Amino acid sequence: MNVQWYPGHMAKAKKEIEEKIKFVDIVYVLLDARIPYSSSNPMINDILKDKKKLYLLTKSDMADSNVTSKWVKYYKDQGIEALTIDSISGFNVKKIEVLSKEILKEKIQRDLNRGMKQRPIRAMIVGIPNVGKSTLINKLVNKKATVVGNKPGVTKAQQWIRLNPNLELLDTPGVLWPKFDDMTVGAKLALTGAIRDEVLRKEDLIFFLLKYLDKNYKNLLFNKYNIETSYINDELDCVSYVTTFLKKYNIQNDDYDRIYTMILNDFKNGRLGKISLDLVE
Ligand SMILES: Nc1nc2c(ncn2[C@@H]2O[C@H](COP(=O)(O)OP(=O)(O)O)[C@@H](O)[C@H]2O)c(=O)[nH]1
Ligand SMILES: [Mg+2]
Repeated sequence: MNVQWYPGHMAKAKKEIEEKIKFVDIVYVLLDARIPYSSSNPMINDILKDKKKLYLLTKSDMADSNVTSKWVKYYKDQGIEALTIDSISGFNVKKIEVLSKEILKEKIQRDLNRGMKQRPIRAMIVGIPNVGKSTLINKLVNKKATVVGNKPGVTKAQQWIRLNPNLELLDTPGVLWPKFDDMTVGAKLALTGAIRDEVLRKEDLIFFLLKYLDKNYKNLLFNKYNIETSYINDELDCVSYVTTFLKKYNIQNDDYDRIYTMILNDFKNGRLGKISLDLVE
């Protein structure tokens, strides 16, 4: 999590992933279902080129399912297969293999026609920090999985995990860097845990969040704190919201910071409800 991405790091990460994807048939690109746009790496298409890929929208249990469905459709319209998953409960995790076969069916058929021996599909996971790479690998790797070890002639340092006779996974995921060129994307990355909070001022984070919730999830905000909002549009409206909060709940010493922290934690822990921060435009 403490990764600071400098141009040198980015070039190195890109090179490492480009090296590894040579050995796989398909790449699983992990995106946070709450922020599919903001959690996607700016150079991903450049890195994957025409490699077969499957987008996996992680943490779908925390996202607004209506919005997530629109994202899946949005990707499908562009010819990209996408699947929503929850790597903790295991929702849709088994479908990954089914979809992979579907995506690779031409190649599989071609190999069969050439009389080649069927070999397992080789896959690799990539995504920005904290998007859920390790959790998904752990979910995919059940007790029956065996570490295949180094494959002679394939590559020296790659470890493969045989998930089943038909699917092998590269054991180390590719870590991509998030893009972070404007405050809004930065706030979304911080609110979902992709970058450290301290990268932004707490006031800016809370203003972004309250304004966004007031606009898109007014009911959820009201249900949680029971505070009427007329319209949260600028910093002053936010301060007045928190002032009302302090009065209503009788909080001493005008402890604004405490309320900011509480609201941010409520959001991060899903206590405000299922919320998406990137909407399909
Ligand atoms: N609710 C929920 N949390 C998840 C899911 N996948 C991962 N997480 C959580 O997200 C955090 C980061 O996950 P991790 O797998 O370490 O991310 P990585 O940095 O990409 O390897 C952890 O706290 C996980 O428990 C998911 O599908 N749903
Ligand atoms: Mg990890």
